[in-house]
Amino acid sequence: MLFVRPRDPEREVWDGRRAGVEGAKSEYEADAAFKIEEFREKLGDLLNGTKHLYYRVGEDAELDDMVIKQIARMRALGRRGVHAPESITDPGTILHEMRLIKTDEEIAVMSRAADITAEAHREAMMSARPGMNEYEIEALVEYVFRRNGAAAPAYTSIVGGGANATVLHYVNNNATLRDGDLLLVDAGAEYETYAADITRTFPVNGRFTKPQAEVYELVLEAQLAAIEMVKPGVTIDELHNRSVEILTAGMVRLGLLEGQPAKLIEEETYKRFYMHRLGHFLGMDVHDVGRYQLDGQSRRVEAGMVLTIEPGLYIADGAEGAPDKYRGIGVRIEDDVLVTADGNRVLTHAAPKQIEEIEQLMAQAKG
Ligand SMILES: [Mn+2]
Repeated sequence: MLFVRPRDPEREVWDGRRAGVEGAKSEYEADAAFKIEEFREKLGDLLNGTKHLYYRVGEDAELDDMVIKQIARMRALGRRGVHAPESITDPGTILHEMRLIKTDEEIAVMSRAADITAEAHREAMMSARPGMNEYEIEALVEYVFRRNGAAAPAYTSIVGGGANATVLHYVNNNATLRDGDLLLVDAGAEYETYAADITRTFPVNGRFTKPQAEVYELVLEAQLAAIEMVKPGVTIDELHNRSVEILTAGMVRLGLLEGQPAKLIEEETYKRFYMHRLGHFLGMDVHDVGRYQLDGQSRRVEAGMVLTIEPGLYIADGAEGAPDKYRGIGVRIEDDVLVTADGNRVLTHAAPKQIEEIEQLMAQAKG
């Protein structure tokens, strides 16, 4: 049963066509439809005798007020045989779990969002040159999204050259790209209401320096190892912990940290350079709904879930104790991974991430 805005030829001149009450039935397959203005009046009858009300409190104060007052009125009429709902349940408890497991149709749409986003990242690699501004890359990436029919970026694009890549939520995107720096691009398209979320880090001039390559290869090693583990039954924490193990051991090898990896993990010293979680659920929202813990335990992933795998290392310009050659380097590599019955599928595979692939693509683009 839908309550909708009625047809209104005068308003429709300004705002566009409405399906109206009739359209709610013929186009949207509602069993019954009414004007939204009738909602308050019909609410009492609809709630009378209903045991459980599924309603999300706290989204709309006016509607909350209407519902609560209606229930209070009904309680007062108890002796006349009017029965108010016994419970109010957040429909999110059901809907969010449904959103977490994707249908084949949803997977097809998310694959398209991923393909569009991968194309944008490839074009960013092919176009980047020293002297360009971060916002030029941002504009290009978002142009590729729209060119392919995506509605918009799924979140504010992060385009950070050099040390800007070490600022996790950098969104100024207005610095000049410098020869010899890396560029981190974290951007994803929203297509048919579904999000993609890719991060790639590549050299502005097309060639990784040795220190850049050392940090990059370490992050890539952690990312590939975590992706390899993605299959039904593995927990979110097991994936994250694997990335911590690999990155911490690598940081000791590179001289970014000193000491026993096990101890550095226990004392969380690794968080100086790897301070975020490995990833998140992805779907209609970029940080999608769904619980990461069940009964206090890290959740096991299931077929049909889509999650991002996005380890990173961020060595700020002023990072004390870090070898000079690594300062100002920020690297994150992020892909969108669908859990399948026997493993996983990387939806964003079309965005290059091996050093040789990236350098080759960028060299070709320069001609
Ligand atoms: Mn992400």
